Amino acid sequence: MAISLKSVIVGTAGHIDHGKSALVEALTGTHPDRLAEEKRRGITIDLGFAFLEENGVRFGLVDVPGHERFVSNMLAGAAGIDLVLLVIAADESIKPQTREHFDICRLLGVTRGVVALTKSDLVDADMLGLVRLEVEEYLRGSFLERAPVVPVSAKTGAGLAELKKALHDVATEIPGKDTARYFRLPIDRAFAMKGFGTVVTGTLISGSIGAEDDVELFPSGMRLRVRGVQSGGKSIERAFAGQRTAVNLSGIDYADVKRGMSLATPERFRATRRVDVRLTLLPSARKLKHRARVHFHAGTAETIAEVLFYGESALAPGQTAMAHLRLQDTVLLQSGDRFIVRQFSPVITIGGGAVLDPLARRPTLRDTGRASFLETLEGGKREEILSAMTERALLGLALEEIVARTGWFPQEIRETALKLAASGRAKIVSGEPLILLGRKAFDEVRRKISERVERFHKENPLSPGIAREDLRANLGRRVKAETFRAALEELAGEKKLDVQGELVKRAGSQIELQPEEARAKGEMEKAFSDAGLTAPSFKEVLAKLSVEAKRAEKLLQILLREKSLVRVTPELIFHAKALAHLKAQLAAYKKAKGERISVPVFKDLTGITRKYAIPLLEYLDRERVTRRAGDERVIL
Ligand SMILES: Nc1nc2c(ncn2[C@@H]2O[C@H](COP(=O)(O)OP(=O)(O)OP(=O)(O)O)[C@@H](O)[C@H]2O)c(=O)[nH]1
Ligand SMILES: [Mg+2]
Repeated sequence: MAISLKSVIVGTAGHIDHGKSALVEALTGTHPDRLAEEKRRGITIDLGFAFLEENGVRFGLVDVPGHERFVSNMLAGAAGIDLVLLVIAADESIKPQTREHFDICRLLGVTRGVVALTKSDLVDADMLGLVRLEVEEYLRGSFLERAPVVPVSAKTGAGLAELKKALHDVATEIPGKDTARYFRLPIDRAFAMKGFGTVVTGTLISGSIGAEDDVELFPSGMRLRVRGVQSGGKSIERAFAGQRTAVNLSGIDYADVKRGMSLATPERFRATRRVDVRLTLLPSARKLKHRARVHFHAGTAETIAEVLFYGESALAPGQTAMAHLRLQDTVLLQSGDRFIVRQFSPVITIGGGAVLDPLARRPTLRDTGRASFLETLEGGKREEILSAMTERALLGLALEEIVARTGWFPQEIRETALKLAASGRAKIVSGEPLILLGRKAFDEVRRKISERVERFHKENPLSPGIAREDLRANLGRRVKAETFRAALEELAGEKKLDVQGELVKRAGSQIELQPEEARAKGEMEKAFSDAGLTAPSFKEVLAKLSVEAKRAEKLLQILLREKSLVRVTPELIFHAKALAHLKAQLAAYKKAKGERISVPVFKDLTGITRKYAIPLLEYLDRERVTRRAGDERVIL
């Protein structure tokens, strides 16, 4: 079955005219040069592709141009290769682009390869031996130190069988790509195919893709539907990471898709213009100054970047440092992605590295901990990384942001968040949607809340507590609603605060009245009690009290809260006993005279005027003591 085959991407590398394309043709039967101009000039300009199946391994070959002017095309092809086929012509040995391509492979983190000494038919055995020595010397100490070096001839076919075997042997050592992660395909070509519409191709670097899948096009964020998938010229149900993949897309014109864009699982990632990286400069490069501009290549994308260092004013040749890259264009980048930088002018490869934070914030002088944070991102375990990220996010981290910055699955993030919460390093302020806040920041919010509640009690001794919304507004906009809620909950759970509906108070706090306040409260209650159903206006009552209006208003609130008084309309307040008496009267009326009562009869019964009768009846309706039926009321 096709799926049991191992998929390995092989990229050629090497100087112009050293026989890369001829070798690909000799190995696969396909000449990778496609363009008329390539055929006319006899050189490769853009990427070419071919396929080979060998003993259970399916090789996707990416043939790159050797010409120094087309290194940027080479870079688009080199991204995503598992294995490099370093091509060195036996009659020329190591040349400038042999070195540049090899440097690029190193900087991209390629770890395996095979060396082909091509055009072996053009040299004698002595010369071949000499070149071999030179090559071995050159590769000493590099990832290709122990790689097989195979003399071949595309012309005579000599060495091809050995080369295939060497490729196969190395391929078996290559760990398979993770096909279970998010789908991501950096696009290297887009074209229209008759009867199909738009087709894009690329090396599938992560996850898998099949017909009917939804994908997101980056950087635009456009959502597209996959109509079909091919690999190696054949339609397949799904393509998996490690395969050269052609995706037939509906909903977009091929002219709107360009090399450098990416397809990915929808709604997970965000394209970026600021990344934090580990940057390594080649020993052959000139020192790179803070704020220098460079050409930036990652995946199939290419743009210009300004380089900012954290601390250093320049990076010396052969050295490595944490750096911030401000990109001229938005690109989809993920943590761990490799990139290459080339000198602005003249354009030569000077270094590269790995993305550590694809959604980096603008560097600030205050942010002195950034470099050590990046070290954690680079080498830390998942728990350490999430903890460090959380600590630096003062407003809290939402699940989507963590996904976009790490490429982790929600489940992995939840598990890690639980561990952090259990060990007291972070607080899950909301489970769904997940929002995580550093414990220190959360404790600070708690402290502010407690302090504010205390202050409120001190300043408002006649108020039972502070309104939730006032308390929240008091903390400023930097506290998320979820954080506020979680902090209140925790404080209430620890019996430090009481939260009663919309009111927050210190646990167990009670209003303590001054003697004159207690007296005024009693007077107020008595005034309403004496008035019965002919309730006085609050103003009238107030005028007779011994405390000033502001405190009287508070005392009224207390009486209303205690339910000694009841507000029937904004203007009308009755004593609770008067209302209880009214209800009893109606019950007695119902027994004696039946359930129906008219407004005039109600007025007679209670001895009140229309001014009070109507609001009271409406109140009774609301209380479900009565129900309106035409002009009458039914006593329930
Ligand atoms: N005699 C001989 N000639 C070869 C061999 N391999 C390639 N050539 C010739 O060398 C020339 C360049 O070969 P290509 O395969 O186009 O070289 P390339 O490395 O792909 O060149 P670029 O893609 O432009 O970098 C062609 O004329 C080939 O016919 C070989 O093994 N023996
Ligand atoms: Mg070529």
